[in-house]
Amino acid sequence: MDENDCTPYFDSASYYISLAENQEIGSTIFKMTALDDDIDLLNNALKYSLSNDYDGTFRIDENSGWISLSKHLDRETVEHYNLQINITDGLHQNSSSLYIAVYDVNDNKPVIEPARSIAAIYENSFLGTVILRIKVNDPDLNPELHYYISQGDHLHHFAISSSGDVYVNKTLDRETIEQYSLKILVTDEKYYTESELLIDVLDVNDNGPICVKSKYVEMVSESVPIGTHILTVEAIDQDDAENAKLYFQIDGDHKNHFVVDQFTGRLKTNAKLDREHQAAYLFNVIVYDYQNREWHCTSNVEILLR
Ligand SMILES: [Ca+2]
Ligand SMILES: [Ca+2]
Ligand SMILES: [Ca+2]
Ligand SMILES: [Ca+2]
Repeated sequence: MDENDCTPYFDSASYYISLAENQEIGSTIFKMTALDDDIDLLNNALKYSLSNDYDGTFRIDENSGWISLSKHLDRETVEHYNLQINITDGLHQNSSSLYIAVYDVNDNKPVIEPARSIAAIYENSFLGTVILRIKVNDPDLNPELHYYISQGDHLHHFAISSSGDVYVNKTLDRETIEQYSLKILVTDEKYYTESELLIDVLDVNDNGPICVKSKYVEMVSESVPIGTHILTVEAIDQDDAENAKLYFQIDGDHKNHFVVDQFTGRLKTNAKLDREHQAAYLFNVIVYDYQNREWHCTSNVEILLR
């Protein structure tokens, strides 16, 4: 009669498998096979067990040695396991280990952080100037991210690089478009996500004044007191705030008789007028860009006394 004098053994001290993190629950993943040299069936009725089942993630069928999965894997949480599998014939014990590597599946949606951002850029920025980098969080392994501007820029003033840098793609002009509301779309080839990017175009002084009228003609009574408002020279500068500031100046001989407010263009008498002495005055008012005096326009002013 056979005695139970042999210790069961696995054919290897350790095993290695890899599993996708989306492996189905309940599926069998590996079969352990132990041998026992005792001939008698009773003596080699082997029982398999796990030393550590990782909180019930794995289980083993004690008779067949099949290991199965009983909880979801997540590579982003645990990348590998090392199971110790025990075998016993009721008297003798042995063990082996199973190393399980969990490989990545694209199971996380990319997230743009923050979901809404605001940036500003001067209208004279060079093409290629980077405004900001879109930051994406996708915990999967080496996610294949693709970036797009999906809305808000049909003229393609901006573009986005393969690394998420939003940059100037065409010359900007604050006087045409002063704010863009872009939608940024990021895909990982399976999921996509969107965010909003507000870009304010900041002004630079790149417009000179344009005179509203080339000529003003005004009838004035010779008896008006000094300081009487006659007319206002008007000009338009398309820039913003300080960059739109104007500077008015009378050009020519009649500064003694008339004065223009240097900032408002209001033209007033500066002396007593006398029609018998001089019946008409003709002079220019030059309107300058306050910051860049090379830019200017001229209005002709004719004042007739009555
Ligand atoms: Ca992903
Ligand atoms: Ca993953
Ligand atoms: Ca200007
Ligand atoms: Ca401007």
